[in-house]
Amino acid sequence: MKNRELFSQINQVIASKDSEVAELISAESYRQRSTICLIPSENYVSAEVALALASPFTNKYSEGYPHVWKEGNLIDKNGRYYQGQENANKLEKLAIQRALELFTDNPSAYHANVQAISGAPANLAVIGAFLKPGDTLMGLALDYGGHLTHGHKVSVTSHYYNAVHYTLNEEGKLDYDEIERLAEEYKPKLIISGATAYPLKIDFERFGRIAKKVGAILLADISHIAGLCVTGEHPHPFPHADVITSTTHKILRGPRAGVIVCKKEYGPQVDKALFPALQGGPHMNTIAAMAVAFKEAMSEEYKAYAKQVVKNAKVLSEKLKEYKFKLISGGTENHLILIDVVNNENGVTVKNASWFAERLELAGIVTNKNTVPGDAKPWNPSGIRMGTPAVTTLGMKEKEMEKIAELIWLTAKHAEDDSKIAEIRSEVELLVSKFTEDSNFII
Ligand code: DSN
Repeated sequence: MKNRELFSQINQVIASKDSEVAELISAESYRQRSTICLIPSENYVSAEVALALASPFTNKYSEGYPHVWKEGNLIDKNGRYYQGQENANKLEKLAIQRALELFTDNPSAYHANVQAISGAPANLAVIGAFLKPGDTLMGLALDYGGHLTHGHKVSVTSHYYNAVHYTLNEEGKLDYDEIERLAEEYKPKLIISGATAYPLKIDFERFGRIAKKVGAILLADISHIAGLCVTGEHPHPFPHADVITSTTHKILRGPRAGVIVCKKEYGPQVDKALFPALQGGPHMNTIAAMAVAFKEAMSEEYKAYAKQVVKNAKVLSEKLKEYKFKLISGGTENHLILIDVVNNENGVTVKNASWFAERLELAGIVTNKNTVPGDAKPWNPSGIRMGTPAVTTLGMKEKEMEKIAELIWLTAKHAEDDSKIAEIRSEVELLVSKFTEDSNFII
């Protein structure tokens, strides 16, 4: 039985008791199967990940950890506040061990925390582990590709801490000399290297040297590129970074959650900052699904997938350049492409990125609007962000990337023409159905 059929049967069970929710699940499955997902932070999970999420571990409260810390040493002793932990403890230890094997080449020198319910709390926990309120942190500005939790003005990471920002240079690249100058000027206690919309490689070694020079902790938020770092498609943050955070649902194809991996000496303070300082009981079903996803990400199949993600992004970006779209940073070296659609160079007038994202969606191509360097308003930006993790999971390759670039170009050219958009939509549905029909992933 195909995994989609399995899930359709599971939905029948829901439908027998709750038709309203079942109908929405079925409609969402159809939406995903009939559109091309280019949102670089989205992906499709395996049946194993999805079923682990639906397992009886969802019923269990497990506040605390399956270990305790004593004088900086991790002791294999039940550190929970509730009874009934024999399986939960084994599960969380397994997830921790797999995280260490996946993210480091020396598991005994590091510690992993798998309890963050997503990337934002993972970052908040790390910041809380090292900084007192009012201390200074430094990260990439949101309008230059940084994340809200890297100290943006609407985030608690700037309300509780003094946030300073670095940006990109005129070529749309990280300017490491300028980052070093800012670090020396502001002396942050924590430097965040990482982004949500940066298409180029990050020099973690240089970041490490800068952090060392000013006595800062270096946090590498690799939520977007984790799958590339662990397969060698992008330089790895360790040993230069002190801590890594990552979501597990983006390129890693796991459940919606966050993982923290730090040098072992920081384990006690990171664990404490996550629980009890920030969160309550961990989501044990999510931890089960994370363990599954970590194992999948250590496979040869996943290695080949990560390579193809990068190849696909390269072809898509080169083709978009041929259609004279303006690509921020000049192209891509990872899974992500950022286009300034308002100031493009192909003669097409795009009113704003929100409008263009809506027209693309009507054509069946799902992206997200995004700030580009210099954009003042995140809710009315000039950019469209796209990426290849999801389409690569479906099995699409270079040929399909060329086709998708053409469909994006046609959508831009005929954006005002509803009948042309409907024609493009039919092409999209035909293309994507060839890949979703037999997919082993849950869609
Ligand atoms: N989820 C992040 C992304 O889409 O990159 C933003 O929080």
